[in-house]
Amino acid sequence: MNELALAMKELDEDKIMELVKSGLDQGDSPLDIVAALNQGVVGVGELYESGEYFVSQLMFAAEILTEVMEILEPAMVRSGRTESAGTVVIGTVAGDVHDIGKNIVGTLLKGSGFNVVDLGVDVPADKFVEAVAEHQPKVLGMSALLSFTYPEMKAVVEALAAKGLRGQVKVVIGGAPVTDEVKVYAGADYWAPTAMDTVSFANRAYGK
Ligand code: B12
Repeated sequence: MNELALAMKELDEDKIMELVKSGLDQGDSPLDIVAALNQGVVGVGELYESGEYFVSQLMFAAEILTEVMEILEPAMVRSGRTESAGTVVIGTVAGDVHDIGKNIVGTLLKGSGFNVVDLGVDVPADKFVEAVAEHQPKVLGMSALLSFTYPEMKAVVEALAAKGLRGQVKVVIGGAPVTDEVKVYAGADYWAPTAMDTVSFANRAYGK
């Protein structure tokens, strides 16, 4: 694990900011910086699973990532990376207000050059459908942390089909308790267990 990934895992905010700034000054690519941060975030998740970190630390990790993005975004523009890698619409389904994982996914997608339309939390099916019709993304990502909201994901997929939009968008779902079986149940195309899987999936959907 490199120094930046380790600082992220240890939630050492000052060190992270210092390393990101000095990395950019030395010409490091924003994408390499995002990859290191992601490695650190995986470490944060492991420490949470093992009981060493608590919810507050998860939330802090998401806040740090948002702060880093404020530095990375202008750097991406400066480095000529103005062309978007594609558009991804994301949101947490109706009935569910968990957003830490979704925000991490959104930040890493942005860090990888995607235009992210984040609909927020507790998003009803018609809002997802409206956003797909308006923004024409090739990827729609839904987050669900509560098992009883799985029918909501299925409802969104069905509503997309009813509006004739299903064929133009790949649906990816995520959230801690989601599995491949949920993907099949909801009629989604992919289940992304981690944020970086989501980025790889979006890259594939956009032919990269
Ligand atoms: C933090 C938390 C909360 C916080 C949420 C704060 C916030 N702003 O998000 C608070 C305290 C508000 C909360 C409330 C509740 N919670 Co809660 N919560 C959690 C907890 C502890 C951590 C979730 C988390 O953020 N993990 C860290 C992130 C980084 O991981 P992640 O979400 O899995 O995300 C990763 C991947 O899944 C993936 N991913 C995530 N989203 C997306 C989206 C897309 C598009 C893709 C592709 C990938 C992807 O990438 C992420 C990064 O790698 C979990 C326990 C657990 N082990 O998950 C319970 C948990 C999810 N909660 C649970 C419950 C029951 C509730 C409540 C109903 C409790 C209550 N009785 O009031 C309420 C529900 C409120 C509501 N209506 O939504 C249950 C759900 C059980 C179930 N299977 O249905 C869990 C599993 C706890 C448990 N074991 O019982 N909760």
